[in-house]
Amino acid sequence: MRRLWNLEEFPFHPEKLSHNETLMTIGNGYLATRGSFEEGFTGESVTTMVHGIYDHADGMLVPELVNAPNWLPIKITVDGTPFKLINQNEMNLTPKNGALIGYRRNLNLKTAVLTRETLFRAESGAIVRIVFERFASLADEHILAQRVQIVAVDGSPEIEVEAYIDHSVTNMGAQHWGKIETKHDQNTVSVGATTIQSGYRIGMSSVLLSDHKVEILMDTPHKRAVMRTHFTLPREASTTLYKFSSVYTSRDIGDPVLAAQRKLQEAYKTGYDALLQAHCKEWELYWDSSDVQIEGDESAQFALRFVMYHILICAPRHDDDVSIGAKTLSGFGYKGHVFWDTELFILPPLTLTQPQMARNLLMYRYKRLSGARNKAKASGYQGAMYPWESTDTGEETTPSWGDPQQDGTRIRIWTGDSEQHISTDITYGVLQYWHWSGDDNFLKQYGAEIVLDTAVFWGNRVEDKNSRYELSQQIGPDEYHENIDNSVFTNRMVVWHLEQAFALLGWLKNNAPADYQRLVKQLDLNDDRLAKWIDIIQKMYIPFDEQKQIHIQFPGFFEMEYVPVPHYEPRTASVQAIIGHHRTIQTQVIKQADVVMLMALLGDKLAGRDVLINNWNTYFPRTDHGSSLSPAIHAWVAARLQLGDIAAEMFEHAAEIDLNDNKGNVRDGIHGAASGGLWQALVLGFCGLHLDDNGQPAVDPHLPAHWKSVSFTVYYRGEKRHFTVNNPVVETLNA
Ligand code: IFM
Repeated sequence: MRRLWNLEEFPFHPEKLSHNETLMTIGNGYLATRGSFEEGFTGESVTTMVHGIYDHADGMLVPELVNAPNWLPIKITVDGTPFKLINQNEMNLTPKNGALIGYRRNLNLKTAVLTRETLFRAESGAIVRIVFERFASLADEHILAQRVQIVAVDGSPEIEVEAYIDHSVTNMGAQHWGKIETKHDQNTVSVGATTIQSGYRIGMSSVLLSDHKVEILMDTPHKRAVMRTHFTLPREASTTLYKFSSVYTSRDIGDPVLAAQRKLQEAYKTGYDALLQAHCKEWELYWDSSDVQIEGDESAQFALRFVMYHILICAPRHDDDVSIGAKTLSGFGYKGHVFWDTELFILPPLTLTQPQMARNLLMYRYKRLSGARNKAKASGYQGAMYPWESTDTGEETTPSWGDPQQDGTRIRIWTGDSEQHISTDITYGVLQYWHWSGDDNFLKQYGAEIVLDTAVFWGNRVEDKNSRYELSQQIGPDEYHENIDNSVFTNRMVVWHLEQAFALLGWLKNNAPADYQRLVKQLDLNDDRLAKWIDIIQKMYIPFDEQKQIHIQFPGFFEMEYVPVPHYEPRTASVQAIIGHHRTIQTQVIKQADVVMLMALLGDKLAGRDVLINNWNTYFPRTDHGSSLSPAIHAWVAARLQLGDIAAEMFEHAAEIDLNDNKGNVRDGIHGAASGGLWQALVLGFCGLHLDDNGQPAVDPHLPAHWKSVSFTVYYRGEKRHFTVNNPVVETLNA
């Protein structure tokens, strides 16, 4: 059940365990923890990911974000019956296990506090209400807090509570922690661990606070120290326990265990209520800039808050050396790797509502220019060519082979070789940030180097043939068609990139001559190179059908088998899954917005309305939406083309990707790009936010017919601008 700020689970849905575990992730931009249970549950995927902690395990093809020790465990027994969630069926068969007689869980998106209320009957017949609450402090990102209230509803039960840090964690079996040390003093327990290959260290400390004495015992088989308390709870009496935990890594400080121990002292001296208050205050500030209000559509309203919540909990606040992976920090999907998803999908809502965090994400790319230069050099090119998948090192980390299929064979993955448009996507993110933030210092010191050295790469990469410039062996956004020549998306975006590089050089020359000179020298932007850029801008091959007045996704595309995608509706699987991979790649079925993505990014700079409509009519019916990145982009473009119904339908589709698990893989993590895409479909698509010819923010709304209004705030050059867009259609209808 959803209310405007609350994601609720009522009653317990064991069949949606992994789905809800992902949706109910909490985080603070430093780390995130999935919505697993304090007492554990079979089949859970208990995960805490801390930004930047990658490791390459033995026998694995690529590095991945590492699952940190689990800070959640709080195990309660009631008159000797362990408290746990029990399936209804199991309950009657095994009364000795106790019975769960009430359950409600709520993630408050406004405060990022996860609460679970349960009613539990022990074998003795005693009934207790147990309320769990947790948050990852936004006011101090190293503090994690849990509160447990226990009320004796019936009977006077003996209660025992045990809490600890579980360091026996893996990434679905892959072991990343090598040297593990546990420590304890009279009150606290600590874990120190080092990743096997990369050598990152983590320090985690916890304390359990109770009105009753807490002792520390050694659990020798599990090699861990456990904090335990026990007491009798008189009928109708209640008690509250607190568990505080603290986390540091060697990315933050030399001795993470010591730092965690010290921070823990600070946390429990401050106390739960004050920590919670400070945390909520920070969230209030977040929403003050990042909330969007939609009048007239509660589902859309909730979906927008949900996606923004998930972007905010993983967006680094104080760290400019990490970025956001495709599945945020909420699951193992794509191993925490950073794709174009970040700059073209997740970044824009941050650029416009939390510019400092957008800057952090772009700095991550700046600091990895050497990885991009290595990749270009290794492929025989000049300049900087960003990896398709990136981790801490900035080197290419796309696996060359997929996981084994049923018959044991593996499919070759070409994206790391051929999906080269990412260098331009990053440039798009840099320039969008600059235009909106007016952060000239960032541009001069960092951003310009990204834009220009990736331009150097393209200037060198293009092939001079057939009296024009071409690009062979590419993968555009439509990944069903691999290693094709002259992807219109890539070729056209390269032209855009080189045009922008020129404009930037002009700006630098006038506004930052020293930086201009430095970059010209450093990147060897000599006259010959610049003359070639002009030539490329003029002579790049942009596949276009003059007769039909459409862009051609790539030459040869229309010679392949036509499969009428709409005929497969209604469907829950992708057309690729229905007709098979081998057939799909020989047809005109498109995985995701490709030419339509180009239309989203360039708008009317790509072509006049007639061509844009022709493109839409050609490509929309061929698109599978086999990637979660697709529906939101279609909603955005359809809104700009004033195709109201289809825009609303695509928006709804995008909004449900995680909430309804309509791709069936939410257990692997939140779809970060679909989240950012939804925000863009609303603000850039329906509301038409743009910078006008004078460089000022302006709107051009085309809202779905049943919406009354949309209000949002964006930052423009350091100032907040608030927009309320009313729907003229509704006004007319109501008149
Ligand atoms: O980057 C995307 C790609 O466009 C489609 N496949 C999944 C990747 C990660 O989300």
